[in-house]
Amino acid sequence: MSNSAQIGVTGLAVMGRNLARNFARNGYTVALHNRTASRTHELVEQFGDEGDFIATETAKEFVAALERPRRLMVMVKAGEPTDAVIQEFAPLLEPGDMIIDGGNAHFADTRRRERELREQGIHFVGTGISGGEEGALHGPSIMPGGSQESYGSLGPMLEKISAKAEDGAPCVTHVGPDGAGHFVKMVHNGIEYADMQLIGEAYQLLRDVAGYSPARIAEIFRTWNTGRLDSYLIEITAEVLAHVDEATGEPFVDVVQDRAEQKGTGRWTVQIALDLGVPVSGIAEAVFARSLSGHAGLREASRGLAGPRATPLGESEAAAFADRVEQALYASKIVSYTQGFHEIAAGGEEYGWDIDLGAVASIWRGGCIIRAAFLDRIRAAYDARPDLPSLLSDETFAQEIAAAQDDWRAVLAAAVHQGVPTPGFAAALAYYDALRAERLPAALTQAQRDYFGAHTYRRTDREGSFHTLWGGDRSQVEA
Ligand code: NBP
Repeated sequence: MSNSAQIGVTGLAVMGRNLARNFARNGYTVALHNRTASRTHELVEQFGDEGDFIATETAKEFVAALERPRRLMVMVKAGEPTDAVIQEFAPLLEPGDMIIDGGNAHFADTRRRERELREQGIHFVGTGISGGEEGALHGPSIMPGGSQESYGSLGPMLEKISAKAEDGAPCVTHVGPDGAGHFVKMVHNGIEYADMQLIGEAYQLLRDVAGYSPARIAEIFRTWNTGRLDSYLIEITAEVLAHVDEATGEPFVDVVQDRAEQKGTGRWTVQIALDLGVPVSGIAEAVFARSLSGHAGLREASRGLAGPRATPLGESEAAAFADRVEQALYASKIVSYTQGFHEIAAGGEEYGWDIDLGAVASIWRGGCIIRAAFLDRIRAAYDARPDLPSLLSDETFAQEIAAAQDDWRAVLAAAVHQGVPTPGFAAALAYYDALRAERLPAALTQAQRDYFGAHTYRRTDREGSFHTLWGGDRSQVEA
């Protein structure tokens, strides 16, 4: 076996197969391996003419096919299969070689694997990859972690196969060491959940309050896609809403069961945010909304509960309402991204990664599910001020939210009056109002905590910690 492959891919299901083809189409010789060898041979039979592939059946053959330092990409199911593959290949590798995990690993697993492999001199590069199977083939957004040294060798190849933003920039950057890439991919997915939830709420309001058909709403989304909401998710929403089910002749969206599933990265985003103490309420509501939708029995038992049913507006009011929904959607989207970037900054601080938030926004501009014109502006905001405390502190975003907020509040008021659930819009506005509040009821919370648990409090007028003797004479003591 000649050691001429610049990269090897093991795990040739949809993602691995398409990434391998992407590397080959970009001129790299790609060694192929899969636990079940038939997948390897199928790939070569179907796509062998797209580039230079070396099909291998055993781990030894696979490793022997790679040039040094070896670049071995693992595209298997995340979790135990990834550990099994690492255990199979690591003993065959030499110091300086690298294992690139492109699966959806939890960043804590990536940190562990990186540490263990580093002891053997092997670079472990946990890499977030977004864009689904199409992205893998034509250019995904790529979020590699791992050592700077490994990026020196791997980066140019990833840059070649990645999506390119409109200005031609490759949608890949060295996010940071060890698990930084998988952490950023996790938050990307959390933001994706929030984006989808907000779009869903906008749709429901246009359907129930404006009284529009899915086809008409598709037109509205198409128009929105030519403005500041221009994004992949808005574009596909228009296509989905315009689609008519062949079997029934009904709008496709009406024949799909209203139960959303999830694979777990959105949930991780919220779990880790809780650990880090970062309020990602919009992402959390999106995860909970999917969970709630899946509780069929609970929903069935609750369907008859009292409350208003939406009454559609008249034609002229509906058009004005649709414009307001666009404002509410945009403002809520800014808040979701604000929360997501806060989590990335907090993760970076906790784990000692120096993450360039502008670069993260930049690599999400192409290839991935949340690609959007709006990310250019986020990048510009962080490039202008890398220490921006929050996206809402950026003057342009603050002005846009200021201009949107009357409509945002009016849309939420209409939703509440008409009984249309809008947890994403509501959480976003509550977050915004909480941030700008002069005083929060946290003062009362802390006083209660001092009452029942002697947890102490700080005063507004002097330094120090205090406790009030609630069960005694209610005098105050310094704690
Ligand atoms: P799957 O996640 O469905 O995994 C299937 C692959 O894992 C097959 O090659 C299978 O080999 C291999 N595998 C399993 Br399962 N257990 C194994 C083991 N113990 N040892 C060796 N190989 C094992 O594939 P996918 O959908 O292509 O996704 C690959 C990775 O990319 C996953 O981590 C996924 O989360 C991530 N990802 C997926 C997408 C997407 O849109 N699908 C997007 C972004 C990231 P076999 O053929 O022998 O069964």
